[in-house]
Amino acid sequence: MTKEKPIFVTKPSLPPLEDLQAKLGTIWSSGILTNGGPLHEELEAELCKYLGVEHISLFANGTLALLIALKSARLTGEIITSPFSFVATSQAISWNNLTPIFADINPDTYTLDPDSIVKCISSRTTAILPVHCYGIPCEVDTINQIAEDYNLKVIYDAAHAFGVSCHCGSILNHGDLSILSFHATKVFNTFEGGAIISPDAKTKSKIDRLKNFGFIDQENVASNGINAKMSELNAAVGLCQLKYIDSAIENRKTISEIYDKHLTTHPLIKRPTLNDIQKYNYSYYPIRLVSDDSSANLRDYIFDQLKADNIFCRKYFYPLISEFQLYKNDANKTPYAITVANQVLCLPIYPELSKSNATRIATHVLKAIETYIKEKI
Ligand code: T4K
Repeated sequence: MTKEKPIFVTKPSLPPLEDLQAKLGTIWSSGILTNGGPLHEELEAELCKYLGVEHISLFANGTLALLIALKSARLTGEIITSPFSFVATSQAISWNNLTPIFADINPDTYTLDPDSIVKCISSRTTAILPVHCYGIPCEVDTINQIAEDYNLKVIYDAAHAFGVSCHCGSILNHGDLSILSFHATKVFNTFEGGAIISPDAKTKSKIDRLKNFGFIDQENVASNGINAKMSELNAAVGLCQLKYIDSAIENRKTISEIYDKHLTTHPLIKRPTLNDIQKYNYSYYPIRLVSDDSSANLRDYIFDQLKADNIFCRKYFYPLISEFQLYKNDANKTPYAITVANQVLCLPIYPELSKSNATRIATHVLKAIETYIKEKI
């Protein structure tokens, strides 16, 4: 029997090639390839409008945006963050010679639990780096209050949260800074890319200096900067992508609803709670496979069964960052994060995934659960 074509957890959206060719024409005639060229400026302006933010700085990728966000806040000591994230979240902390301290997550939203944040605060804590994991908003008001009470900075890793809004508009307007990723695997991609959202023009110009070697002007360097700029080529891709972003998100929603219809009533499948969301981006479709213990057995079984049928889900985010040798220590006590990491499975979701394939994947998950239960008995 011939196997179905492989389905990966995601597949990047691409604009029509003719759209990009037209933009490339402008680059070819201007000869401006980078260093804040016209397409870079245009993309910043268009993204501000689309996202409902006032100040955005484009970056070569999300990790550099995180590094610079932390650098610009002049932090010292310990930063409280989530172990349930992509490793870049903590690497940006340690790359800045800061120490990540891992708080636990809320098992229903996969975002940092405010009570656990408070328990992690010490005299060395200077900031919180929460993650809007899968685009699910953190408890922004409570985190804001904690930051005020303890005089801490808040930098949001909003890599997954493009276009998400909560009770008070764009999720990106919370905290001192937020960062986005425009990687190929994200809802909005510029192949590689990222951004920092600043609350005011002064902060944006500081960020813009840091990403351009610290230059104030051609003869003056204000600080120890780096080269983290987005090129005109990536900005051109971004401008083309933006025209189709609403329909891309709409298609993701359709896939998400097909999965919901088949999967959410199963007693062994738990979906995250999407509280406080006015507009969601359907960036990932995580499910938790809950068996009678907190082991990874059921999740791993389903993962393997789907893989055998050429369906490549991902165990984002297993293992936890705090389980990597680099960060492992006895002080990391995050029982909910450990359980969620053992149970989570991200199903394929992207605009071009067909409805029939989404139905096939959901049916496959259900069948695999039944087989698992039978084999166990
Ligand atoms: N903070 C958070 C919370 C993040 O999730 C990330 C990145 C960052 C910060 C840092 O942002 P960036 O510096 O990356 O902008 C991927 C991405 O590389 C990474 O951007 C992302 N998070 C992370 C969650 O996922 P991998 O190693 O899982 O990607 P990969 O190459 O296995 O791709 C997954 C699937 O996507 C493939 O099986 C096929 C498909 N794919 C992938 C690429 C790259 C394509 O079809 N085309 C492609 O070009 O890390």
